[in-house]
Amino acid sequence: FLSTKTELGLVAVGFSGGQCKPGVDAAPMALIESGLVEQLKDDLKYDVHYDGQVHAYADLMPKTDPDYRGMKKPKAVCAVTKQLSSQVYEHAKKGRFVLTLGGDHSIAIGTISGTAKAIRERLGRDMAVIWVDAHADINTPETSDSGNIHGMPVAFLTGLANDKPDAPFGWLNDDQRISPKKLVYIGLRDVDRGEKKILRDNGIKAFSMHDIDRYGIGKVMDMALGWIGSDTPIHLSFDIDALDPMWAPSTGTAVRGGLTLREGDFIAECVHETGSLVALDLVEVNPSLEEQGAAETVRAGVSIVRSSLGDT
Ligand code: HAR
Ligand code: MN
Ligand code: MN
Ligand code: MN
Repeated sequence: FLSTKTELGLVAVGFSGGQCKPGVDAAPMALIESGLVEQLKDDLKYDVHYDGQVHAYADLMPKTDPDYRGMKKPKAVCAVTKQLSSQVYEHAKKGRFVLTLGGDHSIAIGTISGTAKAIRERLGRDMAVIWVDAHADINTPETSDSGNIHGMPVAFLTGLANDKPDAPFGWLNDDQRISPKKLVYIGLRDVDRGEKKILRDNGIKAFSMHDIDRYGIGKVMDMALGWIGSDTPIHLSFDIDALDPMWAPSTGTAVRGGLTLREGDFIAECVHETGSLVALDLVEVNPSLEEQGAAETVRAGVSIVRSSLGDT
């Protein structure tokens, strides 16, 4: 599904407005400073297209940003994701693999809408999404208790939450959305009551930590990829909090009982092996939250990226 196996567009997104804790905006710089770009070029032989900046989108920040439908910072998240969507689209329409370093998980509204549209235009195909996360991030503004938009991206991307054309997420069109049938979760263990109902009512495929304990990660990946079907472009959205806090403590909403680093890497390797991976998001690394654990969390993030890109 890519023009070559080696063209890669990198987008660094220093944005934290989808939740309330500062610091997640520093993740792209921490990942890049740890040598990620050189590793992609020198070890993994990618031709990296990177504009050399961590985007903070300062020019897009509104002066005032009152809550809307209970959403916090709706205008900021809207403006950033809309801009990011076209950045990702520009890479993806050239047939490049798109790697986005976040940032909190609200940015997936931008990344997935960008790849979904490009893949439709280039290939006439609907894309699948594998969402690796402790959380389902599928609250609608109405079901969310927190109002944090990083808990809502999947609801907007699937059209389960909608917005009037003139409202914040009114910019999202059908050609930028994904089908709930082409969405698979892995790693869930902290899903809100309203989200459980949404998952059930829409027949959304989800593999929780319970499923991973029962079947093992190998069988879970067979089932997850079997659900998507071979020959379908895949966008992998990887929230570092899917990993157990033992491996990734420095994240805004850590939940115990998660994936080992090896299981996380295995997921990434299996998705890479399909040959169908067209984009990866790595989100929710927050280097400022833990003095001890920040470096380790960054290392875990680098490992997930490398595994997704064919490192074995
Ligand atoms: N479900 C909760 C909410 O909607 C917590 C969401 C936490 N989300 C992330 N991204 N860290 O996965 O607020
Ligand atoms: Mn090139
Ligand atoms: Mn998430
Ligand atoms: Mn999460």
